[in-house]
Amino acid sequence: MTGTNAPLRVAMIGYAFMGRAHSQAWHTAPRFFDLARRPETAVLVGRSSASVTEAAHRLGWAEAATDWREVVARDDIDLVDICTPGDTHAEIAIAALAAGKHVLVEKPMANTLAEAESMAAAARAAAAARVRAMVGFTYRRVPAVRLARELVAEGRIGEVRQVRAQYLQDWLADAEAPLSWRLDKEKAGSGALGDIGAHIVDLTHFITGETVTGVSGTLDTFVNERPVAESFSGLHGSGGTERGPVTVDDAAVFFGRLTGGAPAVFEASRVAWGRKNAMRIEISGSLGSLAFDFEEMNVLHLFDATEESRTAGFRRILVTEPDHPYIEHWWPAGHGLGYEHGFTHQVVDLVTAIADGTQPEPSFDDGLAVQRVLDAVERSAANHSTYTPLGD
Ligand code: SOE
Repeated sequence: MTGTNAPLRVAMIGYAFMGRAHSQAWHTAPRFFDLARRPETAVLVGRSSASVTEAAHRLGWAEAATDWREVVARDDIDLVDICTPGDTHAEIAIAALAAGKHVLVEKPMANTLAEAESMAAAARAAAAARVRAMVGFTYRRVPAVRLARELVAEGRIGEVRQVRAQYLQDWLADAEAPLSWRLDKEKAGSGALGDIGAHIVDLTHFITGETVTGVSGTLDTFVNERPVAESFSGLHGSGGTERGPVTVDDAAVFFGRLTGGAPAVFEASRVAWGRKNAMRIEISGSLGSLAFDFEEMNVLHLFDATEESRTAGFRRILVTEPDHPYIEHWWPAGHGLGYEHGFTHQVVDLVTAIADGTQPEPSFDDGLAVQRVLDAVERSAANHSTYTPLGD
């Protein structure tokens, strides 16, 4: 359905951890923000009829369906939200764009560079008909992250000299943590590299406005076999006695060089005991530094080297003021936001771009830029960490 104020009817495919996060966002966004088009949570799609029907009821979707191809072709669907494992992203996204549906796809955009290239080409072709495609790098929508980007663009830390970015989790640190699709290369493409390393590459691109041009990296798997899961919820599950192989990396460590010449050091790990969702970035510039840690997501640290040295120091900015990005729609200063708000802001920005007829970001070309880095890290790691320029 088209027309400036027409509702935006959404079909979402997949309803596990990310599907739950997206569901709440589709419901919450129009309640807290004025959206030019009101999202309608029309159809939830999954493989098992009984499970998807129960999930649709629980998560607030009007209908449940089991055949995504049928749903994507329906005239009464405007947008397809893809929350499935990476091995299906390309096929669904390309089919949806060809059917004239806007697409939101979870990160990483694809499992391979070739898939990501096809998706980006499909998105470029669809844009001519004002059909929009966006990748779900939600951390771009954390107010403190957005503030960091603004400060870099304003020149507050001068020229970017060095970036150090980490994404540390520990849900696989226990060798008995069971297998899931996220540990299967066929389904997930890679492990920590694509799952969370993708976020810090995108974050670096977003905050600095530059991109990685080449990398040298290593990938390590510390636990090669794990129990097969008997039950699962979110990232955690329990396994039985049967065991199966882990086919992805537990940790990815890589060095990259940005377009402006700055070196950037990246570390992604799902086995870093004690770190739950420590997505951190620190940028050292010629006039100061910025530091962010998602475990304290309402805070941005700024060191301004132009201040007199006797009193200079990292300033802890509580990013909860009404003039901070997104905040005026939420709570009074100091009341803070959480993980789910990034997803809500993602819906707001996507719906606004669709209604305005503009390209939402991160575009599939932005997703492709990240995918090129992931691909180069894999090639470098396979080649004894040789410095590897990105593929075209
Ligand atoms: C698991 O590592 C995970 O759920 C990622 O897949 C998400 O992108 C991240 O937001 C939280 O952690």
